[in-house]
Amino acid sequence: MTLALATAGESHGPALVAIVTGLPAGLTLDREAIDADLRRRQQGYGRSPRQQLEQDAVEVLAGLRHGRTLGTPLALVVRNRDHKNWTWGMSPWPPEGEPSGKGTKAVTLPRPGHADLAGVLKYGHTDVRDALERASARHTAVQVAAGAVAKALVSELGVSVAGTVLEVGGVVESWEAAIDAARGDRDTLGGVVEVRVTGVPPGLGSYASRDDRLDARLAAAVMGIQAVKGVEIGDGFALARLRGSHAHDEIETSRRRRSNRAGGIEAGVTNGEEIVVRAAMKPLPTLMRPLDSVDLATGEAAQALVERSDVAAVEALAVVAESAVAWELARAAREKFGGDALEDLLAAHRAYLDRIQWPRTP
Ligand code: EPS
Repeated sequence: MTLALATAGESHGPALVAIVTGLPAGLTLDREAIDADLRRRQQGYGRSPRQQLEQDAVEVLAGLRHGRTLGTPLALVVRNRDHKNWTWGMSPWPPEGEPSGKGTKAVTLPRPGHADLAGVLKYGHTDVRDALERASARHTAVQVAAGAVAKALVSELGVSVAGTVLEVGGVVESWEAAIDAARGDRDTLGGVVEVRVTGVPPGLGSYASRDDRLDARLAAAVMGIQAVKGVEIGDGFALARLRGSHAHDEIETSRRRRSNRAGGIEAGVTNGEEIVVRAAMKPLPTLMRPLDSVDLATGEAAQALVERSDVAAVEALAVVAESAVAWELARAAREKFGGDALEDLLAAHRAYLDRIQWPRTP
């Protein structure tokens, strides 16, 4: 039994959609909790004016009845309100009538750092928009909706997942001024986020093969988010500079650890301590003062595409990374505890905790 997620949707198309399979029946979902995560993702200083247009909210088309999962595929939709300005430009079918609104002219100026150039080369597009629309981080809205479902599932097991911003543009607190300065310079900023997970017992994930290692899955899930260029678990890169005697987490008789340099995962398996995942986000590649590029229509040197975008989206990344981590924990929990009905899963979880005596009773 595993969880799987398929998504579709372009940034300025009609909607973003997700299909989640492998949920147990009987899980209660709270529409307000999902929408609250969608709103958190939209907030944060330095976002594009696009966020005033969008008011993301989840619609459920299948898999749920009266707020409880049916154990069948769950279909989620988040509509793009901005689509009303792109109905000709992003029409799924050949558009009717005269071109109007946005997206009517082909984009031929790829932005360094975006999917633009590789996308048109790889897929044989002539309009960069055919690549950038799907590559856009707009897609993270529906990932967050799916992540909110995963959070609901793992919270039944006493697991909570929280993402926070550690720094933006190298500034550790009060980064609004740095974002204002970057906006004034028509530039962008990246940053670092951290996700912490509590309530996970030892034994999620496996060392048996690379694909089963929970740290590998978490790293892939977080690296898969737009603009992420680095992921570390626990003390990550800092461990490379320590001696072994200072790099590991000694074991108490309670089987808890005296420290948590491993970030809650050893050999791809949870060890019962808090899981700590950090991600580094590069500065966003859509610049109001564009970098050098090539005009794909003429082959001449040109400046890259300039269009409305965020100055920084690190606060959004904290929410998206939280949802990606929650998703991978839910997947690992489904694999370990199984069950068609939620109560089967909860019973398997309880039986496991009893067997390993976790938490240890004195
Ligand atoms: C993005 C570019 C901007 C962001 C977008 C991600 O889109 P637009 O050009 O429509 O302003 O706003 O993020 C979102 C729309 C969102 O909801 O997060 C990009 O190029 O990745």
